Amino acid sequence: MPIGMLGIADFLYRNHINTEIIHEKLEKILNKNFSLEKYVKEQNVNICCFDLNWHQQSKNVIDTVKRLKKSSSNIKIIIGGFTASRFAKEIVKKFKDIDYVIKGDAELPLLMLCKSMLGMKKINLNKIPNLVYRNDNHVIENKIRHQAGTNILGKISYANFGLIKNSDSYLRLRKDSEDLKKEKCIYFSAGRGCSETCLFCGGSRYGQQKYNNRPLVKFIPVNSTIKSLQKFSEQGIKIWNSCFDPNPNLNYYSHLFKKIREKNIKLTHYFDCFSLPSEKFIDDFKKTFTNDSCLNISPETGSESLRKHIRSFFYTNEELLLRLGHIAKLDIRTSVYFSTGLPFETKKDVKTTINLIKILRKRFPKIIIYVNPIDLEPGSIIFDHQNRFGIKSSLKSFEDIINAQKQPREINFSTKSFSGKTILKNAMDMRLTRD
Ligand code: B12
Ligand code: SF4
Repeated sequence: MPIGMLGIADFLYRNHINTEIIHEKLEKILNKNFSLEKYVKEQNVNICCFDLNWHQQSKNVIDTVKRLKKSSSNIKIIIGGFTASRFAKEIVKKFKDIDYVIKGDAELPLLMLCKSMLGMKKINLNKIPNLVYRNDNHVIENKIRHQAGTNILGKISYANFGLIKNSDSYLRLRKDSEDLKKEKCIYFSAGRGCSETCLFCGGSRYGQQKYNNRPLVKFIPVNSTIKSLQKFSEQGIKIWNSCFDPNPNLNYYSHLFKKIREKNIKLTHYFDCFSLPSEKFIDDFKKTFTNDSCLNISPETGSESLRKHIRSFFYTNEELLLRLGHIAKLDIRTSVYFSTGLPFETKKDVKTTINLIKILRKRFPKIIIYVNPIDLEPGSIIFDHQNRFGIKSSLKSFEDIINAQKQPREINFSTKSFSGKTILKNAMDMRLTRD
């Protein structure tokens, strides 16, 4: 689930709203007869919130909400997250089982809405920021005035695992594994937003500004991040993943890493780099985290001109190789990520990517290389301006996404077992779906 859910739940809990997070799939792994409908009835739930963050969830969320409304017609349904924010108006208009959508940051608007619905405080719906709702048959879209500032970010806890049903198992669950004996791990980023705009990204500065009204990135104060990390460690979490690196020149991480060392917090850290990490960052990373830790770097393509065109935080192949050399000298685990089907990508670019991968394989045999298809992400510049980028897709609206998910198209991509032929074929496959 999006980590923001845990922050929101903690915020509600601190404000006296009885809250529980349920991961339906996990419940079904633990008990194949688990029924969300039954559970909600037994617990006398008044309000059910669903995250609709990743567009891949769309059909599943809509179907689950429908099931739930059928069995408990009085329950109120609220949804939020990236995809819900992007299509808020359409969702409220077309999907009558959904009562409310909250766009962008949800802490304060959700608290106000819950208080109003539970009769704890009289609040007019038109006074709740970020809220989209129906009034008779009209869709009302309130302004996105709420954005979590340092005061909220500094206070909410991402370690209040007691709020997650079967949290011990949840923390062992992985995106691609149901093995509940794995080491406990957490995704937690030290802030929100991005300072730059990659054409294909739904969470870029462009998308954040347009759909979440977030013109700037927000860091969680170092001391609050430290408190969360300490609590993770105390609760037996050994692996910390993060994906927030918007201003590589700021010394936030050098300050944070220093504090982690001072407090002697022992963690394995997987850090997703937005840019090419500096030598100082790499040295600090090595000193701070366990030897299993890993730096993930995403040049996306071997073609420098294409990289410059579509991706922010530009670096050359020469710079990439030099920095990987430094990382290899310190024996830090590294993954390098490429994508296929990038906007403007030509066969020549694909060949350049294959060449770069060959060089990487030869010089740095320990590096793990991934090649993934790029998706058309709602909220990205290329999604919103498909004509401008020569993209012909059937995905324009939320309904289109739901329909596409009714007949999923299987594309098998080879990642770890990379072969030149596979990448070429896959790149062409993606082009066929988009062009
Ligand atoms: C960190 C991150 C991840 C982490 C997520 C860790 C986690 N558990 O949260 C990892 C690396 C696992 C990840 C994976 C994926 N990601 Co990602 N990720 C990001 C990133 C970089 C930052 C998100 C973040 O941490 N935000 C800060 C936290 C606090 O916010 P949050 O969790 O979203 O919660 C806030 C709101 O969304 C909202 N909210 C969330 N849930 C709910 C629920 C309710 C009821 C309400 C009211 C509100 C609400 O309120 C919260 C704050 O108040 C963004 C890009 C960006 N720069 O923002 C992409 C992004 C969100 N990811 C994206 C995608 C597509 C994916 C993947 C599907 C990629 C893939 N093909 O596998 C997977 C899906 C993972 C899964 N569960 O299967 C897209 C989503 C686009 C879209 N509209 O669908 C983004 C925008 C990047 C992109 N490529 O365009 N991702
Ligand atoms: S650096 Fe990462 S988060 Fe920022 S726009 Fe690019 S892909 Fe998105």
